[in-house]
Amino acid sequence: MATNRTFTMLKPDAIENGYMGKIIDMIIGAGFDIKALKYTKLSVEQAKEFYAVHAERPFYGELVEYMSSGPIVAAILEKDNAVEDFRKLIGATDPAEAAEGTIRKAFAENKGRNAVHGSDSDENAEIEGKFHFAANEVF
Ligand code: DAT
Ligand code: MG
Repeated sequence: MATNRTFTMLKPDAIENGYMGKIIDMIIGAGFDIKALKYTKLSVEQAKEFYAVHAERPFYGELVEYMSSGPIVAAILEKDNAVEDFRKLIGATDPAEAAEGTIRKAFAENKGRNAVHGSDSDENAEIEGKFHFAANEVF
């Protein structure tokens, strides 16, 4: 069953580079409603758990270290066709391959420091949202 919510994180590079406001503005401008929002930091353990699906990939250690290296913004977003439309808005994993007008094209540094996370399925959007937010933090 398709839902209308997705989950995002503004990654440490985006925060470090001062793009928090610009990225949130792009997200709202693209028609997403913010249902939950948090400025926080992942512990190494939390980053390991969040990215457990990538545990066997060669970049896993680097990814965990990076994602726990500085503050992030976590958010639950709502829009019709949220997961697919948000993946379109963020663009390809590697900013060198991301389309014009996408968040990663505008703000990402490289394939690892790529500014934003976007859920890849309705199921993962729900799991990832619950990972970061209690029920009384979602509006
Ligand atoms: P996406 O974030 O576009 O869904 P993914 O799920 O394949 O991409 O990978 C998760 C994150 O892992 C990605 O945003 C950045 C990092 N990553 C992926 N491939 C990488 C690589 N080849 N080298 C370094 N980091 C990588
Ligand atoms: Mg992914």
